[in-house]
Amino acid sequence: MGCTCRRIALSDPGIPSYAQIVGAVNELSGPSDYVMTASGGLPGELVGGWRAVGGAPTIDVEYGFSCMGYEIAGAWGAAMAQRDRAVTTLLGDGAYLTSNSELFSAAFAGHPFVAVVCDNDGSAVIARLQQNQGCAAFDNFYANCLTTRQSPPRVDFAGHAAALGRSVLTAHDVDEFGDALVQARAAAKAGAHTAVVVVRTQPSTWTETGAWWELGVPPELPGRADYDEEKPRQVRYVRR
Ligand SMILES: Cc1ncc(C[n+]2csc(CCOP(=O)(O)OP(=O)(O)O)c2C)c(N)n1
Ligand SMILES: [Mg+2]
Repeated sequence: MGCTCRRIALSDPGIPSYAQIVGAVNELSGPSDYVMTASGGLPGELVGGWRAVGGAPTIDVEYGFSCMGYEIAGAWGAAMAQRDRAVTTLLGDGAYLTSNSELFSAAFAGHPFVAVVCDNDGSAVIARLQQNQGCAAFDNFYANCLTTRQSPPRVDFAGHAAALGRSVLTAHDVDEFGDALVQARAAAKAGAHTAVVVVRTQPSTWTETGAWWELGVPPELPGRADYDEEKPRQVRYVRR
């Protein structure tokens, strides 16, 4: 596919970053495509990385609550409401584990969509928040769960989605991902069924968007100094 992914410093050439996934979806989407997400690191990456130029569609981000698990159910709703558009939903491994059963239910309804599951071994965005506040990293990636350090659990997301009766494609780099997305969209269109693309993604490569997210920080943590500096710059909406 030859994805250029201009906005992103290429990291490990093997495993794609979220930004590279967003760049690939962006390049492969046209006006009739509808791309959405809700939780984890993907909302920031999609908002920061998407370029709605050249007839590309706008995106839909459930940013009100950034609710894990919205992604698949929401995609079904979007596919139901917009039968003439191809829906692609992007979600993390944690969001997939939160809610995935509509992959099965949607099979009966005949509202196809494509779910892109980005597996980065855990709650990467929470690990980033944890460490940015000056905490030691623990309990966000499967590999550093305090209770299971010796044998971190791994989920076979492709096997799980296949067990729910879905067409599944796996990708190991950004070019394979582009090919898989094209095939998944074709499979969804032809079969009126949902297709799933599973791709391993980088756990700690992020696009710096410059946005500040207010998160209470206890005074004992080193991150408190940044909080005190940024907080006064926050723009407030004042109801008149
Ligand atoms: C229902 C719900 N519970 C908890 C959270 C808080 N939360 C935000 S992101 C996240 C982890 C998401 O993990 P994953 O889907 O793998 O995305 P990643 O952080 O790896 O990008 C959590 C626990 C949330 N947004 N929604
Ligand atoms: Mg994750």
